Amino acid sequence: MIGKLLKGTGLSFLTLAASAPAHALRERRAPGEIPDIPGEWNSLFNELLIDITVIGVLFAAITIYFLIKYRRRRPGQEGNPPKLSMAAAIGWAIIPAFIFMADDLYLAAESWSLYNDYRTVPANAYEVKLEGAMWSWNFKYPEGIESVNELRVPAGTPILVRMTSRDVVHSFFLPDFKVKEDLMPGRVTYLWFYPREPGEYLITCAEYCGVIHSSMRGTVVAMPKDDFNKWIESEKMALQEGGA
Ligand SMILES: [Cu+2]
Repeated sequence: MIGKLLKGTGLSFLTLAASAPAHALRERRAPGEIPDIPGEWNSLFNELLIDITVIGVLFAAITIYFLIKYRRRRPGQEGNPPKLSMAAAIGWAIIPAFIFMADDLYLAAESWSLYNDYRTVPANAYEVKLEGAMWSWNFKYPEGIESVNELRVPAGTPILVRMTSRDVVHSFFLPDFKVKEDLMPGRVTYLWFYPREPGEYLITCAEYCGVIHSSMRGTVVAMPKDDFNKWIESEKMALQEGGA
């Protein structure tokens, strides 16, 4: 019964010990330092994995031990369980449950702090507007430049994407940065990500939005800052020439 009571909750002292270094690292983040969102997701995932593994192995071992120790040895055998006092019975149920709950709450607190980082846009983020449509990603830069399915950004700068949808619900998903947010007609939502290094990263739609949903893809092109600035300048020139 105690086992049953406890199985629903989560645990582990081992995890507390194992995750302490990662946790300490996170706390040591300097003010203004940009949180490592993918790294935080990874460590939270690993902590959960360790927890459920430890709990699973622990309870399986206890169950197997009891199954063997208290097995029926002859037909018609009746058990002779020790009588527990009311206080002992309640204690055996409540105290372990609280121990396991402490770990649950610890993980919940970690999830909460990660979610806060996830939703708090770092200062001085470069803001790009995005309109999702069946079936394209339409970006608009503060300089007036527009692009489709390709988002060029300066590496080493946090990027804020403010978005809405022209038609149905889409979901802007950047798997490499572990961020995802819905785009809805009539509403403005946002997400931010941090392309630390120059490179190309996948954009994909994570909400079924019609027959060509599966090819609603794009690319984030993180460029060295100087290259990005040059690109912006040349696009601006082209824009002015086109408009004149
Ligand atoms: Cu879509």
